[in-house]
Amino acid sequence: QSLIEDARRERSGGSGSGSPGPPGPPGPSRYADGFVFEEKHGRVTLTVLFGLSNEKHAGFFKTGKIFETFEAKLLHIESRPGRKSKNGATDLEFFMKCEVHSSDMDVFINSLRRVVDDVRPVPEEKVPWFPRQLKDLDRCNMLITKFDPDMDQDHPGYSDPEYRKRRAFISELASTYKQGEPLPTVDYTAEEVATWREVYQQLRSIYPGLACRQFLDGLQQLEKESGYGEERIPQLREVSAFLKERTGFQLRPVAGLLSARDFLNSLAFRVFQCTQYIRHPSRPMHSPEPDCCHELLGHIPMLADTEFAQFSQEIGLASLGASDEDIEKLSTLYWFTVEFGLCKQNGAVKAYGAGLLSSYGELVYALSNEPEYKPFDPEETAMQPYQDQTYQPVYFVSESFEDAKTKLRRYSATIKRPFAVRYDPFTCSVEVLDQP
Ligand code: HBI
Ligand code: NLE
Ligand code: FE
Repeated sequence: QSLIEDARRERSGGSGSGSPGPPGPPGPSRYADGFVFEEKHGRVTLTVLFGLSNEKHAGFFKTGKIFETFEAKLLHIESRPGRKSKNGATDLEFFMKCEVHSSDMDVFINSLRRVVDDVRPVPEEKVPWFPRQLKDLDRCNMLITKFDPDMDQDHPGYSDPEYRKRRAFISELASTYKQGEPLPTVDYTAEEVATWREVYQQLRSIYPGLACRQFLDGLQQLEKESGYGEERIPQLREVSAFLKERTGFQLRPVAGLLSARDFLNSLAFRVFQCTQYIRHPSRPMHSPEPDCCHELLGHIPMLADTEFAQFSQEIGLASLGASDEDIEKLSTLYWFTVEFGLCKQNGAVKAYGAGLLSSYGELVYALSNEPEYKPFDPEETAMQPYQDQTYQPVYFVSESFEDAKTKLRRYSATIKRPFAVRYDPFTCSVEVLDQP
C-alpha cells in the first residue's frame, strides 16, 4: 500500500487539488487516461492496478509474455488481498509500475486487459496532500493571481511600470525562499517608506478608540521592542524573531495572495505567510490584496497574543487534508473573524480583524453605523458569501474576543476527516493518526 500512497502523492503533486505542484517535469495528471506517471525520451512509466479473481490466477503469468513482446520493463510490483469473491475466496489486487515505449502504451494496456481483470490507473488521492513538517511548506506556494498588478487592469499599479518592476523583484525573493533560510531583507525606497508613514500615522491615531485591547497591547510591545514606528518599515526578520519569542509564531515570505488551503495549512505549524511588498502610493487607505501594511499592522500585533496564536494554529490543524468544501467554510470563517471580525469590549464594539486594522478607510466604515452587524455564529457565518474587492457589507460581532475564539475552536473541531492529526512542537511536525 505504501507505494500506491507514494504514487498518489506524486501524482497529486504539491499542494491541494488543482495545484500546479512543484516546478519540474510536467505532472502526470495532464494525461486524461490517468495511467501515465512520467514520460521521458519516448518511454512512459505507467502505474497500473489490476485484479485477479481466484479462478484466473494463471492470468498473472501471461502478463510476462506481454512484457516480453513490448520490451516493457517492470519497475515494481506489489500484491494485496482484494475483494471477496462469490465462493468466499479472496481475490488478489496488484499494483504495478512499469515502463514501455510511448507509442505502445495503448496496445500494452489493452493486452493486459485480455489476461487480467479490471485494469485501471491508480485512483486519484481522496485526501488532499498536506504538509507534515516545516520544510513541506516550501510546497505550500500556490498563488491566486487575483489582484495582480500585472494582470488586473483595475489594480492601481497596473499602469505604473516602476511599481510592477518593484513588485516582481520582491516577489522573486519570496518565490525562491526555502524554509529555514534567513528571511530576506528589503531595502525600502523613500517612496515606499512614505506610503508606510502615511498608513501608520493615520491608523495609529484612530486605533485607541477602535481596536480591541489585545491588538493595542501587541502593538505597544512591537513599538517598544521591535522597531515599530512611522519612520521605517519593519523587516520580516526582526518581527519574526519577536513573535517567535512571544508565541512561537514565525514568518515566511510569500509572493502574493495564497490559496486558502496553503495559507491555512501553514498556520498549523505556527508559520504566518507574509507579503513583503507595499501597496501602491495612490491608495494608502485601502488595498484589496494583502501587503506588508496589512501583515505588519493588521496581523502581527494579534499574533503576539498567546490565545490568538493558539487558536490560529488550531484553525490551521483543522485545515490539513480537509475537503475543498471544508476549506471553503474555514476560509470564510477566517475571513469574517481573523480578517474582519468585531467584538464587544467594555460595552463598545471594537475591531480585531486584520483587514480592518490595516485599512483606515474600512476601519472607520466598519465602526460607523452604516454597515449591517450580525451576531457571530460559526455555522451561519461559514455560509455567508464574502467579497474581497471593497468594504464588507456585513460584519459579524461576537460577545467578546474570548467568545469568538471558543466558538471558532469548537467549530474547527467538528470538521470531519478520516484521520486525526497531532502537532509535535519538538520536531515542528504533524503526526497523522488513523482513527479506528
Ligand atoms: N494569502 N498572502 C496571503 N495573505 C493572507 O492574509 C491570506 C492569503 N490567502 C488567503 C487568506 N489570507 C484568507 O483570507 C483565507 O482565504 C484563508
Ligand atoms: N483591505 C485590507 C487593507 O487595505 O489593508 C487588506 C485585506 C487583505 C485581505
Ligand atoms: Fe490577512
